[in-house]
Amino acid sequence: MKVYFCGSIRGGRDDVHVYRRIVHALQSYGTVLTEHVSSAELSDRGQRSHTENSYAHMNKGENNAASGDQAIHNRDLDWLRQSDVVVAEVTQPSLGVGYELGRAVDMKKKIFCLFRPSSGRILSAMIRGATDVKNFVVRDYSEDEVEKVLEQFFCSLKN
Ligand code: 6K6
Repeated sequence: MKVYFCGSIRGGRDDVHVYRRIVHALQSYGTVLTEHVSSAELSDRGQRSHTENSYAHMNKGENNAASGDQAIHNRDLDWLRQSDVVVAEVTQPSLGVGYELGRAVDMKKKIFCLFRPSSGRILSAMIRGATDVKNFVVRDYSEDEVEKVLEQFFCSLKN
């Protein structure tokens, strides 16, 4: 099982500790293609805080930010196409996550969105309202329920 995990990067990194917990739990169900999204070293500038950048291969031979971003976009869409399931943490609003979800709907992927009402935010109607799309599930949860809600979702895939 290949899992594509979506979480905010340039939209803000406030929830990175939750992404870590989700990715850790997801790894018991399959390969997480986008583990880097949960890395505490990846800042909201979309860059590693270390001098050493483990994404350097994406930018090889390219000398401006736009071509680096194009490499990220193309690589991520490639992973999205390969994935069996898309899991998104949607509490922190992110243009990139919204875009990935739209593309995933178009690819007819199974999609599971996780939202924490305790944040005080109201989830976009374009995500909350997409639940009538086949295979698009939005689940409200609290941080301590991560493992339980993922178990319920992956069990439901077997039925
Ligand atoms: C690579 C090279 C330099 O900096 C990076 C890191 N940036 C990203 N790497 C991989 N995926 C990314 C990067 N930036 C955004 N994404 C994808 O969009 C992820 O899969 C996230 O789910 C989503 C986040 O979008 P924003 O708009 O919050 O950044």
